[in-house]
Amino acid sequence: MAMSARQLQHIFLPLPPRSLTAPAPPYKRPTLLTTYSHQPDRSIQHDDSAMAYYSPAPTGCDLNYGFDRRIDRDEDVDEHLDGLCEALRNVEERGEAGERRGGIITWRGMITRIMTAPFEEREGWEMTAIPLDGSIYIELYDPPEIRAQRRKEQSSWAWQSYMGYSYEAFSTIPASGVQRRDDDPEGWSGDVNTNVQWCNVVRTAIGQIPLCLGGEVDCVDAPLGTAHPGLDKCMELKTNKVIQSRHQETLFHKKLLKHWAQSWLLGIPTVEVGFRDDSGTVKSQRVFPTEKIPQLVGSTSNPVWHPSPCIHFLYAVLDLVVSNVLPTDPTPPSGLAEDDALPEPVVWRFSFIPKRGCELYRVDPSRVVQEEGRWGGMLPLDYVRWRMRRR
Ligand code: 0WD
Ligand code: CA
Repeated sequence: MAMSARQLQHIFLPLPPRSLTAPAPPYKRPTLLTTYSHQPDRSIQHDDSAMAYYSPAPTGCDLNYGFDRRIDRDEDVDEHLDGLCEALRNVEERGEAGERRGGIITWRGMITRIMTAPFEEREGWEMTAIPLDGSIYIELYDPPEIRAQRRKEQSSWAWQSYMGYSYEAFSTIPASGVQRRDDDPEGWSGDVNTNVQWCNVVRTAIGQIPLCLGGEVDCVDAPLGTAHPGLDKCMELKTNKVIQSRHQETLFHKKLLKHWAQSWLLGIPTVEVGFRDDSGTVKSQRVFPTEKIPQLVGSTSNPVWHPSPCIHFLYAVLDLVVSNVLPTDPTPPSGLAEDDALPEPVVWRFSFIPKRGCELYRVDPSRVVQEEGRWGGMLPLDYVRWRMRRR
């Protein structure tokens, strides 16, 4: 059937005014669904083997340490939402309750981007949304040219981002044990390998919209060797240059928006920032209770952000996505028989234009990205089949 021009229309959602103070839709306290761990070789285990315990970094530690021995995850491999999908499948196969239907399944980082958009002046983005089995899967849409550009920018930040990882190595003790070399400095828990990640999958909601989010958690503040102590004991670690001027303070407050949103979304109560000098030596550390961050920024003479427009915009975007995308779910209501062909995926996109707003549109079926083994260029075929199987 030919698609009418109307169906492919773009729907535009403007940003709310930054001065908005009206009460925002409530955000439900996240509860933990499951966790999983990426091993040093990037394979996944459905356990807490990649969890780490908080152990404060020694003041004066050198964040350049170990740079030449670091192992970086291969960024040419696009994992899409694979880890999250595998985790949700594992939850159901254990006979536990999974996500609630009618909402969004994605990485926490995607929601952070949508939420911080009202105060984002430069960086636009585009995301893909695909309905399946009563939920909408969302991921970043990263066409090759944009990906190449991002990689170029990232490489100029390589040292900076290494210092973040190295701060983690000084501030944690891995559950899998410390791998020390003879000349390692005090507090170092082993060389950086960014393949290793501990992911927590939570269930929450904004207003009536269910959310299922997967996010990386840096460490837990709990006695060494104990089991996962719950989201309440999770911590996010950050680094920042020491603040010596009003301008530097403003920059830090802008960064605090991302730190706050990121931790708040997953229900992580504590963010610790290590402040370093230009040469990479840690000078001081400070703990920020996540829920106090908006007040801290708001108490300055000219606050650079406040939460209300963020939460309103997040709700407005997700409401727009859910109300348009969910009705196009091609999953057969009675499920798919063993040898039925999969229905065609329905692919939507929404893009953010800084200082303007968000635009949602359905991708013309002839232009849907084709990727071997993936449905709609995103979801693994066996996962889709499992979701659609006749129950
Ligand atoms: O574009 C992609 N393909 C993305 C993949 C974008 C964002 C995340 N991911 C994947 C990661 O590989 C990981 O498995 O999602 C998972 C983590 O999701 P998240 O927690 O939602 O990510 P986010 O909140 O953006 O960042 C959390 C941490 C970062 O630490 P800081 O302190 O900078 O917030 O996850 C790490 C990073 O350490 N991280 C990544 N690691 C590898 N590849 C990536 C990435 N693309 N993005 C963030
Ligand atoms: Ca971190």
